[in-house]
Amino acid sequence: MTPSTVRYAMIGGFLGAGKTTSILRCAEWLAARGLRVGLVTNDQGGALVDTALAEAHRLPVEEIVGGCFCCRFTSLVEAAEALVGDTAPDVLLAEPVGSCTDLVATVSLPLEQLHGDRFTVAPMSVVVDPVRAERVLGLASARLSEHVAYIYRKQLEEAEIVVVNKSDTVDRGRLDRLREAIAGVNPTAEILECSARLGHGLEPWFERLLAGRSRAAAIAEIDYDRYALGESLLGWLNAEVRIGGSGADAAGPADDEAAEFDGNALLLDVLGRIRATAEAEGFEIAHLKGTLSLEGDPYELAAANLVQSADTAVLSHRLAEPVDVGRLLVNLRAEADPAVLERAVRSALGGCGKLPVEILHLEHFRPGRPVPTHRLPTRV
Ligand SMILES: Nc1nc2c(ncn2[C@@H]2O[C@H](COP(=O)(O)OP(=O)(O)OP(=O)(O)O)[C@@H](O)[C@H]2O)c(=O)[nH]1
Ligand SMILES: [Mg+2]
Repeated sequence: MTPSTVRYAMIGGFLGAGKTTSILRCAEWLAARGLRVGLVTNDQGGALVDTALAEAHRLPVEEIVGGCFCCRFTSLVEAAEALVGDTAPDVLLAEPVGSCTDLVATVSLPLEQLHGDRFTVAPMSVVVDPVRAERVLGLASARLSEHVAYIYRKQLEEAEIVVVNKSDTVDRGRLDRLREAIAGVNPTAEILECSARLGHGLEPWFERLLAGRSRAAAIAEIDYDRYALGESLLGWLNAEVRIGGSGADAAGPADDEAAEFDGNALLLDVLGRIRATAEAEGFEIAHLKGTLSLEGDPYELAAANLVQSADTAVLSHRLAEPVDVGRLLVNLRAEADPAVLERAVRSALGGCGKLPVEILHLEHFRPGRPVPTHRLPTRV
């Protein structure tokens, strides 16, 4: 890296693999070395849990909403430049949408070739959840459709570093079989193992991001019809909700007269009710994540996730105090009709008892066909 360039590290991988958890760990690791970091989050919609988490960690963050990095390349460059202008980061950690692939040809190589005077592209990482990977790679029975699995395999194909995360959830034998299956898809990738949640095994990966330079080759063959079909099978829902206080319509009592509630429990209840609908209606959740922050205070929040319909939601961040008025974000990605997701979320919010619930934003859709701004499949 020349002194005038900023390192751009893209941490890809399927929905729920642990990208954000890893990025937050990496930001901590870099800060401990006296390096400044900027984050770029990305989603097809707005009201992002990942951005809320970055803000709660007091990290400079820019979000690209309304499309993936490849389709909003210009916005990505602008966001990166805004971070550089505001906080002069040494490293930018960018998290693409978990259903996105072909990022080397559409982001890394264009960044290198069109903006190489300002950015040095670090090796392309793809994070995997071992349980999901076993299912996609035929080591366990599939839960997501073959078209969604196509995207997953393409993500693995373009990785320079495959990071098998959540090593705390599977034993050595399963990890070894998985390594073999991943090498079958991508024989040249370096395969690392870690637990981002526990903070184990991360250092070799982070060292590579800091020192290495991308040599990634673009995916040799990709069928955009199949890629688009895979993405379109996923339903997407993002919601932002105000909970507690005097409610949207109430003219009377001020917020300070409203009952306080346990924000950690409320978040788990809402996600639990959405999950119960998924089980009852037989659709597979790819990732359900939520945060509940104190209104007006983005630094205090509860966060919880689950990455398959059979799981129960687990808190990764807890609120220390009861809540007067909370701002709830729900991001749900599942292989289901978005209208079904909307009903599931509205019904889950309806179960908040007497607490006033005001939906500030709710969008549900199927991701549109990816139309990259650039596709530069070869390195010059
Ligand atoms: N057991 C375990 N869970 C983990 C680990 N890393 C992440 N998780 C959990 O996996 C879930 C998803 O983590 P995220 O970091 O939000 O995943 P993501 O890849 O950013 O998800 P999307 O942004 O939706 O694509 C959360 O519940 C995390 O707490 C890990 O090392 N071990
Ligand atoms: Mg994330």
